Amino acid sequence: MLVNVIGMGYIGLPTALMMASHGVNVIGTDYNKKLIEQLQTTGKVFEEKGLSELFDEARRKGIRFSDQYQKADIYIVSVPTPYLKKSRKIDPKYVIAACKSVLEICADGAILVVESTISPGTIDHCVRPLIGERRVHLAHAPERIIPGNMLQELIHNSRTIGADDPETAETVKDLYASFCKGEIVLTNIRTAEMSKVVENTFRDINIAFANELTKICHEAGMDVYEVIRIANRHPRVNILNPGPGVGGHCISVDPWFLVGDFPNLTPLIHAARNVNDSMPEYVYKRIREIMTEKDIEDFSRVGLYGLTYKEDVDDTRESPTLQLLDILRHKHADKMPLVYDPFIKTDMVQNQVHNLSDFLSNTDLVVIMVGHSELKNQPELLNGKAVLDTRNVIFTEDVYRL
Ligand code: SAJ
Repeated sequence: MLVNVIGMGYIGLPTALMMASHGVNVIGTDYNKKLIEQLQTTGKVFEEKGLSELFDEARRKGIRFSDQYQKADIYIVSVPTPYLKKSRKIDPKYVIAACKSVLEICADGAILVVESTISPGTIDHCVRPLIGERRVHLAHAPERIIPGNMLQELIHNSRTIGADDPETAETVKDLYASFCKGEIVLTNIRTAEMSKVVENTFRDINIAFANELTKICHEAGMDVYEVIRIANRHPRVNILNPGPGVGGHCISVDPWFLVGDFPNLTPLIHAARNVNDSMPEYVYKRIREIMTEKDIEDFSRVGLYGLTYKEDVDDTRESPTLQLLDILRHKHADKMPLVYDPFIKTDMVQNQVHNLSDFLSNTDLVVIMVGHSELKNQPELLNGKAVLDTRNVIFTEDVYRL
């Protein structure tokens, strides 16, 4: 049996490597030739704990990479699913293009698994019509892994597989069971689509609650972290952490699929999105307050620590820091802050420095936008500086918080 994983990104690559290292015959395909060359040579495409060891193991077990689709028994489509900014609906163009290419090459009887996150109904509306009368079996196996702990979660998380018929469901289940030790739950395709989007929406709403609380507590002169810590002692309360905004390509995107498709039924989901999207502006206001208190004249003496969307990953998609920089560019284009992130080695934004000590020695106010371990483990480096810690990772007394 040959499995062709389509899309060698954050999800497709670890999935292909995991299958290969557990003895499955896998070819990873991506239309990006440069990426395929990189995979065929160095293998290093993004930072993730344990990924390079897994890569070596998969290579030993014979994984191959190609920019061409293969004639295979099972296809796993793991391509990005952006959303259309205006209508808030999913843009399924990459999923459709990948499925079309699979259908051009696959034999009858093949199984086409969509792993990309899609809005409920996408398979019925966009993929099923492509198949028409052909005997190609469909399944949806949405991923659940969290960047920063992907490989552990790939093995131990429970997963969902939606399929049209029990035989397809069982075949796909057996494939994932080659490496997945979690429970594998079988259902229909639409329920699998919906449950995935619901999981990320649940988290978005709960982060929004924490973010709203932080604004309330700041206004009321209270410590939101203490309030949350105490409230969380209740056996049925589990409030998440406030932060400078919600980034990444999942939680800040998927709830919009529901808002886009059900605009009149989603006031709560929509409000949560707006609360989370308001956080970079709120951080901006907090920085201004601190600058006034500390007599810091302009933003050129302010440093933003962290460009990624969360700690210890190298992914900057929808990152709160990028959103804050947009706000600053509109308001103070001539006096931009210094920016530093240990995970971003290329020049991505204005005034970016690549060395922590240069960054610290040129700033009077450090705004911790991401709680990377580098700084979290060396809080003494911040001694004598004004610090706005939006992630609650530095525990000295005079640190400002959200
Ligand atoms: N964040 C907070 N406060 C929190 C938790 C997170 O502000 O208490 C922020 C993070 O800093 C980040 C954003 O939210 O900017 C999202 O980060 P995350 O760690 O919550 O999630 P992702 O986007 O890395 O991964 C999520 C996960 N979904 C859920 O936990 C329900 C993961 O399991 C999914 O596989 C992934 O989305 C995906 O690909 O859909």
